[in-house]
Amino acid sequence: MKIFKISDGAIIQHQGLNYRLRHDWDTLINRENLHGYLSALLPHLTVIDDKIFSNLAGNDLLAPIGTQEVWAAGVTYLRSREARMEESAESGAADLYDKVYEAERPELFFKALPHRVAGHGQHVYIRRDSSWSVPEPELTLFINSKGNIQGYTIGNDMSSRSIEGENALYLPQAKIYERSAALGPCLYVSEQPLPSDTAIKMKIRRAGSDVYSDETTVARLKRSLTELTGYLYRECDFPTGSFLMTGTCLVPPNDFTLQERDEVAISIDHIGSLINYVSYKPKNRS
Ligand code: DO4
Ligand code: MG
Repeated sequence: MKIFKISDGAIIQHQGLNYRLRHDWDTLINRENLHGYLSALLPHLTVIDDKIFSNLAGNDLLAPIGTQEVWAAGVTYLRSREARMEESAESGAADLYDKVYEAERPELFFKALPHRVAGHGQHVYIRRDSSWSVPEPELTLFINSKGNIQGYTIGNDMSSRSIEGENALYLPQAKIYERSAALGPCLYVSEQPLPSDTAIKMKIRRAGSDVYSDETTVARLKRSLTELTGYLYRECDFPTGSFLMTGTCLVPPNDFTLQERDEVAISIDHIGSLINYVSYKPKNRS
């Protein structure tokens, strides 16, 4: 089933029906058995028709996040290791990426607080001081406060390859800025873990034409989802749970950089599609 966050609650979509509920988001999702809880709740909820759902989902959809921190894993796919090694060749840091891909401990980094996260249909930003910017399509986990995966969403880990490539210690600046993360369109909650043949696709459109399109599957992820989760929760508490982006599996060719007004569409089987529009942060916004 899918849970969509809207301004005054949530909509649960299950077996072709849409159910409306007014519930605080954090309390709703931070559960030990979210799938079981929602299944038991459904018979008590009001069903809304498709028209109302489309209207709410079209005008009122929010990123499926409450007060949680967003973290990210890096270099978890061969394609990411390769791209990072190329972009950092001149700085001499290529070895770091090779080593972390093979190492026991994964790369995990803090990505965003909720106010920096864009939802489906919203703008993501590229930095004015970056000459090389890319979206990173990432399967993203919702992990409850006890450290157990309860749901999945689609993440976009917007990144500056020129800033990270110049010096690996600039990673926080390459990765953390306004609207550098997007999550959505919903939280997918299932009884079983996502199958390994789950496809991840990304398409970038510019002025009505596709300028990039590629896909792969979650099977290429080097580490298990529980391994990544285990490291994140080793020495950190997350009272309302957390979101963890699991690393990019697709990187556009090296001569590609995002431009203002590009449309980035990321689709993951079972979850849906997350679409965002690229722009610069308005100059007068604090
Ligand atoms: O090592 C830098 C970041 C890697 C990353 O974000 C990814 O592999 O997705
Ligand atoms: Mg990433």
